[in-house]
Amino acid sequence: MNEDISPNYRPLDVQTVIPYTKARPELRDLFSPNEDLEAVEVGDGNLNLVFKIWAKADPRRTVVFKQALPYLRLVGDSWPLPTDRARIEAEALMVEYRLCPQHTPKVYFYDPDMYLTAMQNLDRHIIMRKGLNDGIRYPHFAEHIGVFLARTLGGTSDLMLDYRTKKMEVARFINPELCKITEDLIFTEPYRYTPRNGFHKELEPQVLALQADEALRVEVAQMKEKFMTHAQALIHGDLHTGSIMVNQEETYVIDPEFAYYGPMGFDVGAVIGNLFLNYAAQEVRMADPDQRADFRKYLTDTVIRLWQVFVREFQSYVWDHVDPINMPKAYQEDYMLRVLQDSAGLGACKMMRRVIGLAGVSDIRGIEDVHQRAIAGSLALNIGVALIKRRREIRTIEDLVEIATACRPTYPWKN
Ligand code: SR1
Ligand code: MG
Repeated sequence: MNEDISPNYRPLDVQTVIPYTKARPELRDLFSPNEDLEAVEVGDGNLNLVFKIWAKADPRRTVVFKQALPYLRLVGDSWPLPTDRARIEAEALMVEYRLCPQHTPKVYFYDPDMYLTAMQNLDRHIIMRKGLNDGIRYPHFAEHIGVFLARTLGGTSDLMLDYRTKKMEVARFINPELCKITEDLIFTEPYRYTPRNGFHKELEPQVLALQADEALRVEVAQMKEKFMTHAQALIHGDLHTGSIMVNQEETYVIDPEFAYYGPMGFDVGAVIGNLFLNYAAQEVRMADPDQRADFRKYLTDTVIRLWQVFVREFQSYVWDHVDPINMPKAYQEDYMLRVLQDSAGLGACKMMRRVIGLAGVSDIRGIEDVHQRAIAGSLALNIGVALIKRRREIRTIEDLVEIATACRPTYPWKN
């Protein structure tokens, strides 16, 4: 990585963010120069600083700043990261907002010297992963995310863009260093020894068996090749349930700093894979079997519904506008089937990395008791392995759900 940091760049803190806010002309309508503002730093992700700023006299007048650090927050300055990801994120948000404003936070401005994006504060919403861990259901989520996926993926693909614009967009969103993080953390490291892996020792026998499974490594290598070579659409690139903010009425997709031109199934699979990670975690999180079965039914119904909405929306938004001579119905159906099978394989990789690799998810790593955590992790791995190995059998979303729900945890080990 070789990057010149802007000479005007300085990471903000809760004090310096206030004068910075007051100096921004784009926010003059929101805050008057002499009023008292308050700020808090809320970044709990792996990479950035995130500030919420509001008017003391009226907290409804508020903004969020996301500022890139030149290194990985999760690890420290020994792991440098390109600040250009902040531009990618701001520009991806603007594309997503144009295509699907109802599920994208509005960007107020991007500051290229500070690698900072000012955007709508989603202060009535919570991170979906937290809600699911608490057993909260989101009745409109499947509809919302299905629409978001169809519009942002369909609308940035060759199916909708002219030949030149598509290539210019691929160039604008070239994001090599963040793609390399994904290539390493999702497709490489979980399948070999590295000190960065984060599974705990109770899971070691299953992880070692999985790493020894050459047939599995062949499937993963095929998925990695797809991630690295299939410039199908502008994908979010990190669309896990920690990148989704929800309440009972609304859904917003945040954080597209990993955006680049990649396979649609990487985004669809991220959502599905993360719903199944929560499904696996409920094995121990929800003690009451009826309550657990009911919540899991909600999760699998959500997977089925989001795919149905994706297909419906893709039809009206994309296929109804293409040339049927060059893209006949059978091609369209085959295209959707390939996206479904990619979603199974890529979503499976996203599940397995969250159990084995660096940067786990709270659904599973947040389970305090190690034996319970091993049960949930074991189930998540078995679902991942089944989905990637059997993805070619999948013809419908119901097939995908059936493969996943037939899995059981292998832990505790029986000799
Ligand atoms: C090293 S960054 C770790 C992870 O955080 C992000 O959310 C991505 O998922 C990345 O892989
Ligand atoms: Mg993120």
